[in-house]
Formats: sequence, C-alpha cells, structure tokens
Amino acid sequence: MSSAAEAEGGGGGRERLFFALWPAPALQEALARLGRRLVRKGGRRLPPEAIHLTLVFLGPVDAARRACLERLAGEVLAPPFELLLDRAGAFPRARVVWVGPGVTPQPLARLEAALREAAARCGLETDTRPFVPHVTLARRAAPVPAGPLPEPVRWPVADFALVRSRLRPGGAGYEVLRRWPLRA
Ligand code: 3AM
Repeated sequence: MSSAAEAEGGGGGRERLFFALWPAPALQEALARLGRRLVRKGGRRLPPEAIHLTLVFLGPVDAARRACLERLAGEVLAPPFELLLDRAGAFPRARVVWVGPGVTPQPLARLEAALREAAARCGLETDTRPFVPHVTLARRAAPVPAGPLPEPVRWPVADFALVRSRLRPGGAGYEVLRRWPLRA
C-alpha cells in the first residue's frame, strides 16, 4: 500500500470517515479565538476551518459501507437543539485541550447513539469508550485546568455531517462530504 493510500484511509479505496457536528464559519472563528485565549503558547491550535465536534469516528470505510452509512444517516430522528459550550477541559494523555457542554443535551445523546447503531448495522466497529462530547481546540498542548468558561459559547445545532479526514504532515485535513438536517 502506498503511503498516500494509507493517508486516505487504509488503502483498497477506503476513506477515513467520521460523523460530526460542523459549526458555521463564524462559530468556527469564535472557537478559534477562544482556543487562542485558552492555549497562549505551545501546542498546535486547530485552524478555524478544522474545528468540529466528533460524533462517531468510523475509521477506514469502503464504498459499499459508505453507501450504507449514508442511507441509515438519512433515517436518523433527533430534533435540532442548542449546545452550550460552557466548560474547558483537557485529555492530558492525548495532550488535547477542548471545550464542551457541562450537560449533554438529550438530542445530542440520541444522535450519537443512533449514528453508532448505524455504524454497527453497516458492519463497522466503533469506539467502545463512553461518548464525551468535546470540541478539540489544540493538540500537543499543556493541559488547561478543567472548569467553567467565563463566556460560554452557544451553538444552535440544526444538522450533522459525514466528514472525510486526510492525514497530512501539518495535521488532518477535513472535508465535509454530506450533511443531514436534524428532524424529530
Ligand atoms: O474530535 P477529536 O479531535 O477529539 O482524534 C480524532 C478526532 O478527534 C479522532 O476522530 C476525530 C476526527 O478525526 N480519532 C482518530 N482516530 C481515532 C480512532 N482510531 C479517533 N477516534 C477514535 N478512534
């Protein structure tokens, strides 16, 4: 397998995919500014266009499974909701600094569960760790103390996305492939 094929998602025509909430550009900019305040030096802050909330990481996916995922994603029922990003935190082992909701809204939990089930029905194994909704703002960063944000960020969530990740020397490059509106 060529290294290029590997970067695309494991070769054999597979793509490295995940489901995510993808903020509008103005919100991505606001979150990037927040990242600059939280991580003042060191670390690698994400550029605004890369900022997102991962719902389900799928790994390398072939064309047939992608078609299956897209079909089942279109059947997901979860209402639009507001996400209040009101806490900062860190995953010290992964050296990730993030912001996230102190309380997970029910529609978000429902959406994540439905997409995880869709992945399983399409024959994909996903992470078995509990879902910790977070928006990564910096990697390879010294941990910040976990705690409330002085100025919480409100995110009106109206859709979710299937995203392709391409590994590159400077960090992953993401491409939103398709979006589905939330509906109850
Ligand atoms: O949303 P964040 O930044 O926390 O770290 C990757 C990123 O997480 C994660 O999926 C998100 C989109 O790329 N990721 C990468 N490989 C993974 C894996 N094997 C993974 N998550 C779970 N298992």
